[in-house]
Amino acid sequence: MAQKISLTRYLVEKQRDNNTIPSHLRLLLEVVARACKSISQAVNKGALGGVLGAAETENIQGEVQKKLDIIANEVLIEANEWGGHLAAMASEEMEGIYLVPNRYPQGEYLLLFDPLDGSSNIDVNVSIGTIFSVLVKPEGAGVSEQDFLQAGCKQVAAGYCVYGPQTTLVLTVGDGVSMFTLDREQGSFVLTQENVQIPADTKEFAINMSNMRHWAPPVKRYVDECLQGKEGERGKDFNMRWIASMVADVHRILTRGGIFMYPWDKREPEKPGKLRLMYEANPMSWIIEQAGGAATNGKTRILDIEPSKLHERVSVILGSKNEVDRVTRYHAEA
Ligand code: AHM
Ligand code: MG
Repeated sequence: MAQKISLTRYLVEKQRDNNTIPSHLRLLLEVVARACKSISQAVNKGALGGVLGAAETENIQGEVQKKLDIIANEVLIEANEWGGHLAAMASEEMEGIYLVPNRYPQGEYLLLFDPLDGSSNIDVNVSIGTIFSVLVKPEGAGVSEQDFLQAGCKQVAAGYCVYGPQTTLVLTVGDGVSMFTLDREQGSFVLTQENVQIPADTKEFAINMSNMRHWAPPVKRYVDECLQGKEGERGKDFNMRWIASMVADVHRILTRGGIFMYPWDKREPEKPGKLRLMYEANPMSWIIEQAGGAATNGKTRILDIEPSKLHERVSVILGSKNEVDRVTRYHAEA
């Protein structure tokens, strides 16, 4: 039987063979994976653990926090603050950045995360996940919010963990995408797929169709053509999925292709989109690109966007390359 490769071994061998992972980054990734294991446990307990339902607080985005949003945020902070690998953290659930307390050594990395993405799915037992992004702290004393405002192409690691029928960790450090499945008996993540590749073409799209009347013309044009099926411009029938968990939708696209869109819409025209650039769009876009796909806001490659604030929002179109290129072309022609 082929030997199982644990996440630890995978990271150690990567560090040893081609030095793609410096030792502190390896530690960071192991700690994040360990935190994801704890979050997975809490998610699994559900009502038995008393973790379902809303907390009595709102986050910086004005969204009501779920108990599990807060628990997952605390798990990630507590796991990461003492190891000496980080200078600071930022999260969807915290207004400002979280500095590593003075009593611990300060490291060179910055960690950003959405502790529990797809919160509306928690109570209904549908897949949710954790998304994370790692940057290097710029040179200089101290650390400030400004240090986090780096374009996505500067990421040194990115990943997500999806809590679904299986708990799967997906990771890139810039040399392809690997997937690890949590072996609950062993308590470790085991490598289950390397060099993940997204097919360039697809017959499956993911968008919240209830917003159709609010979309901009290029997005409407693209989806209209998909809906016309064989008889229309595209000459083929399309299928549709919308899980309302970006993690789960992206995971499906990595597994069998597709296009995911959460575009700008007219509901709140001053907002560029719903999803957050720094800890949702950037890590997911890098993973998608590393698997041969593409990611854009319609006009600009997501990874090239220079952020101006921590909780910046962005329009997101990502997935199979030829489909994303088509939507980009429709934007250019509009
Ligand atoms: P969250 O981070 O508060 O959970 O919100 C992000 C989620 C994404 O996972 C998902 O794609 C989107 O919101 C779903 O939004 P909607 O309910 O408008 O379809
Ligand atoms: Mg989210």
